[in-house]
Amino acid sequence: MKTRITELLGIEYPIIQGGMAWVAEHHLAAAVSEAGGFGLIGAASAPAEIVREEIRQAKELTDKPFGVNIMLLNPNSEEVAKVVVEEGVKAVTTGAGNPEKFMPMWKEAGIKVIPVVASVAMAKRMERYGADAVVAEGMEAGGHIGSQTTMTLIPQIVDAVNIPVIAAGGIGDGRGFAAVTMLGAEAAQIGTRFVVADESIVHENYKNRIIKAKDIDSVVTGQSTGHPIRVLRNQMTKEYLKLEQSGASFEELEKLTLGALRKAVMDGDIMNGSVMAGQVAGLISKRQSCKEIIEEIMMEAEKLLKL
Ligand code: TUI
Repeated sequence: MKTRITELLGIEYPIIQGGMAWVAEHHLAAAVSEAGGFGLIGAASAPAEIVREEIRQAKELTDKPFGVNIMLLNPNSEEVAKVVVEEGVKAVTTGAGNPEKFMPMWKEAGIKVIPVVASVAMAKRMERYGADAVVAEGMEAGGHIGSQTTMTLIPQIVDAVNIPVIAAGGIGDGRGFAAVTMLGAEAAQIGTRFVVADESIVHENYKNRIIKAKDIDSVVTGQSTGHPIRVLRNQMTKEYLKLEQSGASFEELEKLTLGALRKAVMDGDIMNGSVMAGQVAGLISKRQSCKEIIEEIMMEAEKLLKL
């Protein structure tokens, strides 16, 4: 399946792996790229030199192109923005903010720039600033989210811009892939399904929690603070949502989530940690390699799209 995205990134399949904090490290990114998709290293809140090391280790594992996701809430993002230029990665995606100030530097270095957006206005603005594509992310996604659903956001952004659109949020199998293709997307970004991949270094407890998740296990914390985060329900979210409802302060709420993602991903504390995952967690029921995941999604989707 050829689209403007497979051409832009030099990949076989139009599947991009989400640049998930703590999860998207070099093993996962390299495995997705080796399988013909586009792997991403999630810089999240890591110091720039750690990101450089991650990039170098991914290069040891694959000759195929991969990228880096830069989370713009990270106070180090300026240094990380320079490291991707020095290390010559193929593409950068950005999340949780506006990457305008870095875009001239990346474009000059020949890096493809693909901001993650959650609104039509932001997509248009990114096109005007020279973005090569956008990831349009609906609120079905895990982690930090906007307010629009994938079903309604994708066609509105497809109509509003001329650059190719990558759909994200709620895509976990070939049906989801085919659906966003129908909405006009030229690739899908998939996160949660890759969290449970064999090559993912995430703690076993975290993987099992996703596999066991039911539809209604997905909740959003932080609506009141202006930083909504989609996670799987546990002891932490129970306390958080109770506090949030009682009008607790930002500082009080933050105490519950500080370092909580690391606690869940690395230590496997899925009761008190932050188990970020998309709504699609309820659909994910098996463990496979990245290659099996990508090939299965593409086979299912191609069958549906030929109907
Ligand atoms: O970035 C994400 N998802 C994330 S980042 C993250 S790291 C984190 N860890 C702990 C606590 C908080 C965050 C976890 N999940 N997705 C991409 C995304 N970007 N979703 C929404 C947006 C977005 C929002 C506003 C993009 C641009 C934007 O623009 C606002 C502006 O500046 O105009």
